[in-house]
Amino acid sequence: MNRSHRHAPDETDRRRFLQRSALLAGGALLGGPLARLMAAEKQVTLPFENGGRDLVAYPQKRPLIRLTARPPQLETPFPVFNEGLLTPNDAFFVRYHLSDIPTKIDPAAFRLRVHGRVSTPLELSLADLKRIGTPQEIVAVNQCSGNSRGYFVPRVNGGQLSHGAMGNARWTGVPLRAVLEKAGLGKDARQVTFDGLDRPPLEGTPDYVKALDVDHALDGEVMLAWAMNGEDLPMLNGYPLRLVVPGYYGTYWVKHVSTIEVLDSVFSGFWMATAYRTPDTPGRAVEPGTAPKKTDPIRRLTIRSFITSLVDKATVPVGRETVVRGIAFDSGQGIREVAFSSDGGRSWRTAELGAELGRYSFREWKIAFKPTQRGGHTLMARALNRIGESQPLEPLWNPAGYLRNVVETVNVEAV
Ligand SMILES: Nc1nc2c(c(=O)[nH]1)N[C@H]1C(S)=C(S)[C@@H](COP(=O)(O)O)O[C@H]1N2
Ligand SMILES: [Mo]
Repeated sequence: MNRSHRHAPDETDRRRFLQRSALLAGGALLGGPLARLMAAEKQVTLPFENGGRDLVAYPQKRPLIRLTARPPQLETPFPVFNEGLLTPNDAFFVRYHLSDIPTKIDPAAFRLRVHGRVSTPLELSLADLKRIGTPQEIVAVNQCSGNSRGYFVPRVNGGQLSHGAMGNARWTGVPLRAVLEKAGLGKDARQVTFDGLDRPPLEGTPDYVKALDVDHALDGEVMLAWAMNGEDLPMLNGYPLRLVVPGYYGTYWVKHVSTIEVLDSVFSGFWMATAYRTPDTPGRAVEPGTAPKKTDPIRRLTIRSFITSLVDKATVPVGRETVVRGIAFDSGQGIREVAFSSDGGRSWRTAELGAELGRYSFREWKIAFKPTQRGGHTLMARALNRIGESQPLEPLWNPAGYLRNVVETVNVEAV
């Protein structure tokens, strides 16, 4: 891997970066009554066993729910999704696999290398990239395949995430196709791999490399993006360049991408051949607690919807209208309808859809809810897309806790 454009030595940079976040985390390090107060404010409890988490502010980020410190894994507090359809950069979740992450990158020295089964290997600067094709913008959801894993029953190994390992942003970049066409694909090109600047801490740990089929890589939508929501990518979201794969799970959206290789075979690296795979069965599911016979790589997002304006245990007034809002998204087929239930799924009404920011975006929905009786009400939302896919009413299970898309419930109290 070509890391010559990284500032060296970078170990002190990384320490400083991570120390700063530890200091911002406050509490423990500061001591005194103020510190205790801050510490108390900076905790959340996710609604499953062992759900206690610290809220920690990393560089360029507001306080986010910390899952792990090394490498940083941060999830977005759920109320953020009720503030707008685009997830602000400072609230966008962070997922890394390897602890040796870049914390300082010189944009002038950065190069994207393209090699393998191509007629002209390339070394492109950011300026070259910005000139290579017409910059394009696309609003798309980046969601980790393990989003909501903490709700799997029986519980499964892996990061115990609530619903905050997703975000919707407007990405700016050039089509990957423009870069591959400039390099000139060999006739035998079969897959394209993507490697970023993060590295394994130990030799023997597989580097984070992902692959797409050539046809997919050339579809004109897969993008090399340098900006999100009109600003440079935050360092923790892949500065200065990341892959954007609309409609596909976040695992393909390689951050700090610096090496692209065109292969004449199917890539057999760990993160394709062993990790991020689901059962090769309908619904990608197996009987809870059992192992699949056969698996294949994770691909497209499953369809989901969420109520964002009300949280569990919220109160709503009896006999008066409350507007319930939420979001829905799928893999880019487009949301056709969102149905809403206030009686635990016995009856459903159709919600009103908001403007479409693009078929890969969160879609807003809303509906008036007027409880006529005091007491508990179980609210649900269920999305349907243009090819007839919908959300299951009973959860599907797979051993890695991927692709959760069961209809979620929010229990409110009418008073
Ligand atoms: N270089 C690099 N890119 C990566 C990863 C990683 O570990 N290293 N993780 C992937 C996974 S699994 C997810 S879900 C997304 C998360 O993107 P984000 O951290 O910008 O939210 O990044 C992807 N790109
Ligand atoms: Mo992920």
